[in-house]
Amino acid sequence: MMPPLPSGHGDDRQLVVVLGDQLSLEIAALKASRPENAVVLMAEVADETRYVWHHKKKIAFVLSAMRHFARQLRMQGWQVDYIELDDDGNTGTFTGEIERALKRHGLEQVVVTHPGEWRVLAALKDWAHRSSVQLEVLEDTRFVCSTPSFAQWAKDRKQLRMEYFYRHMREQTGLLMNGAGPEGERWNFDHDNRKPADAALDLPDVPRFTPDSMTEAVLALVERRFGDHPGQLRPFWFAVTAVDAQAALQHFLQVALPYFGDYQDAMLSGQKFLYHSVLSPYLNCGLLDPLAICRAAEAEYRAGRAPLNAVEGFIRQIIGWREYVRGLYWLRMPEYAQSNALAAHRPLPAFYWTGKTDMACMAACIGQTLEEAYAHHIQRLMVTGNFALLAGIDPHAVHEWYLAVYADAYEWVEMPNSLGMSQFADGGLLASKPYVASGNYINRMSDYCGGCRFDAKQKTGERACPFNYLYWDFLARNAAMLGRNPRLAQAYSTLARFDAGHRDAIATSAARFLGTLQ
Ligand code: FAD
Ligand code: DLZ
Ligand code: SF4
Repeated sequence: MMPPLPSGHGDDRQLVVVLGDQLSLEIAALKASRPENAVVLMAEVADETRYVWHHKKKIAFVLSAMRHFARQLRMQGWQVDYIELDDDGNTGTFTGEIERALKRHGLEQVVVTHPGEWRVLAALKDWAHRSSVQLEVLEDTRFVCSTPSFAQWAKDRKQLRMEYFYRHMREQTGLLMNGAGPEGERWNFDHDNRKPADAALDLPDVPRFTPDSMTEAVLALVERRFGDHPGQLRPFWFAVTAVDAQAALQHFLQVALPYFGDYQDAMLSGQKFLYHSVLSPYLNCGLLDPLAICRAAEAEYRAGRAPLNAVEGFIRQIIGWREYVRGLYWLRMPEYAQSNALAAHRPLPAFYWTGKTDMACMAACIGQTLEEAYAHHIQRLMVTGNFALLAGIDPHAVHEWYLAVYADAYEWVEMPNSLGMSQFADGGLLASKPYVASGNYINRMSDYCGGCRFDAKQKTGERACPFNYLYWDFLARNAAMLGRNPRLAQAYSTLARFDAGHRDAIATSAARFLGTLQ
């Protein structure tokens, strides 16, 4: 990693590359340059749109936000060379476009902020090495914890537990601190955040933004070029500018944050957002600043407008989980991508791309994912992720699905969540036990089961909830790997008490059901 450039380089003009998830005026490569000394390159490239089978809404969101950001940069006096997907001569790759831009502008130096994905960084470095171009990669200062600081924190630790990292981040940022200790005398109020929701709740809608002509042009492009990709393009309601993303933040702070904690783990039919912020697409592409939104949430608590359990829970997701998964990603890549500790190899069932399944919970979570390119955390972890883990789906296929279908998905955040937290493919680096649960959990935390062909109470047989027998079958199948995990001791001792007939019925139900997935 190179230190930031001093602003301006005498006569040495440089090409400042801004990637599609770096749409912030504060991004390091812009901060290290000056409009009079730089040409900014932003490029829509086929490689990025197609390296997984992206949801139409995700492609439209990123491209529209890129075009709006380019306009904002021009208004700030930057010379922006913006390459559209359909432009003549577009090579379809970042390196091809950088090469063309260097020639067009007679430049020799490239500066870029650290990309979010390992494959992009590797491609840029490899290209610079082969073409002898001077490439400077600057630390992405949007994160509280730099990659070297995370490596330092992780050094010599036997276990990399998020909770300890999170406390360190609280101390570093001063967020929700009371002198040297945590506000409210506890670091974590998660225990208070497990209420199931009910239909009588007054739930806010997510703020929806009407597409302007620039977004409409992108929607037409996506319809034309990506008609065969998954998901619904319209209605398209995402914010695509920093101003609108700020409005979405204000909406969340006022109407949802006070209840965010209580109902964080709840799921309700027909309710896609509950009290979640739906800010991750904006945060991850640069339209919102993570630390600024944490400070804004803390201000709501200090002003008495939101309770501590809600604000602490929200801040923990951002300076805790979000920073932590990024740290792990860069610490463990590229080997991390190959993880498959439980040796799971079943192909991803086709219904992940259609939502057509009799399991009402899966149909609801996948259905809303295809509609909105959004599902909240418990839907991702305890429904679609839980099912894939129990069914022994190849974690790489699971990872590619999550990367494709969510508007907030970039590998640095998606991969540790999918491979690590959700699929236990890293063998427990991220999660101390697999996040698996039977239908009982889904029944308790949602109202999905009421409308399901399967019965959450039945354990085996045709009508039994597949999560029930798959749960025990998963534990039995993976006993060699998981049987000594102290956090699963109770589950394994229950399994050991099942008589042979019940164990057989579980195995038979699981085999029959898994056979239908092919
Ligand atoms: P809220 O519930 O309102 O939470 C507030 C913010 O906290 C989010 O916007 C997000 O920035 C952050 N956050 C919460 N949980 C996590 C987490 N586990 N890791 C990182 N940040 C977190 N999040 C992504 O941003 N991109 C992904 O590609 C992604 N893939 C996931 C895949 C799986 C299998 C799982 C289990 C989780 C994944 N997450 C991902 C984490 C989480 O589900 C989303 O951040 C969250 O659902 C986004 O919705 P929200 O903005 O309404 O979040
Ligand atoms: C996700 C995405 C898509 C769909 N398209 C583009 C694009 O055409 N140009 C671009 O600069 N970025 C795009 N992105 C986001 C990139 O995939 C993201 O910036 C990198 O993965 C970060 O390493
Ligand atoms: Fe899902 Fe089982 Fe409930 Fe059906 S019964 S909704 S499959 S948990």
